[in-house]
Amino acid sequence: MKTELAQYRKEELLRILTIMQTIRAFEEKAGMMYGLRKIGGFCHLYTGQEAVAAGAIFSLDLSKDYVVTAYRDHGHAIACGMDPKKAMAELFGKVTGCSHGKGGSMHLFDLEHHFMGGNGIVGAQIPVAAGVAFAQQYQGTGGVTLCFFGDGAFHQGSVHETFNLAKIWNLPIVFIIENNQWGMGTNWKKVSAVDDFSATAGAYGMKGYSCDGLDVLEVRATIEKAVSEARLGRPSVVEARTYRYKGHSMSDPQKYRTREEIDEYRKRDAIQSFVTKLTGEKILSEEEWKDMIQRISAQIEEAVAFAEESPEPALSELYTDIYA
Ligand SMILES: Cc1ncc(C[n+]2csc(CCOP(=O)(O)OP(=O)(O)O)c2C)c(N)n1
Ligand SMILES: [Mg+2]
Repeated sequence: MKTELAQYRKEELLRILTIMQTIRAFEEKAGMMYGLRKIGGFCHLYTGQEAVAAGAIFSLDLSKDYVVTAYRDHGHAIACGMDPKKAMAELFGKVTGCSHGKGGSMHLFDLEHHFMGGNGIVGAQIPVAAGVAFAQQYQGTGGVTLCFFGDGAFHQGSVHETFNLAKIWNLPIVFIIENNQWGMGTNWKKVSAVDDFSATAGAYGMKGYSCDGLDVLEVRATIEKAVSEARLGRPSVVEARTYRYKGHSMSDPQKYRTREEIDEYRKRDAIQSFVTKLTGEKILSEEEWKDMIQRISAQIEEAVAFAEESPEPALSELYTDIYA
């Protein structure tokens, strides 16, 4: 084993690949199920961005660390260890879903795996994440919070208020901007005064890091560093440059970008590049990769069957778990 791969055990590398491929397979199936009208409401797919959630969350110790994200949340939930059955059932609006079928795609939640959601309001999860980090600090758990948000969300006031609080309170938090280059149909360059989000960290006395969000090991190394700093009470900001392959949500005709642009990014596909690296270094054989794809695809089929067979929530449950 050469290069950066040498720092990892084979099982770790295969685990990272498994997480990415599980997210990809889950999203592709979710897209199909949406087309068949098995899934209603909003549904934002994470296809193309898998390396960010997989690389970043792999750096955590989920016995004490927490993850908070926005509505494009299936990948983060799976990377935290949510059972795809519970995620798929939630998309189907079934009672066996992680939020008992009442949250849907944008509101996945899994306390057991320290995944604190899924939030449909752009930028709203960011102060929530600071609250989680504040609790970790107050209770002395030694844990860190990883807060994900997009290039569009970056321009919300809540981001900048939270950056300030994180620094003055020395919160154990890492802000990770998933710059997938589009906020719905708006290109990030059109609405951003800076061409590097991580540079803004300095304005709040924090460290900023950037990484290639299509390179899972680069994401992992960057977040690992940022997380170890956060454990010492030094919050930071990371920009991961990535790309989403599908429309903003399932109802997006994508008139704002070209097929060529998407194809260019598909040529640098994060999963394929990682597989090429692993096979090139003889860590993974073609046979093992095929087996992994098949195993994961069977697991996702099982998740769909589970969601199909599960009942809808009873009408009598309409007000249960509803904050009033
Ligand atoms: C406060 C608020 N304003 C507007 C919207 C509508 N909206 C939903 S997603 C989105 C774009 C966000 O883009 P980005 O943060 O880059 O995330 P991405 O969809 O790329 O993951 C907007 C404007 C919303 N949900 N909440
Ligand atoms: Mg975006």
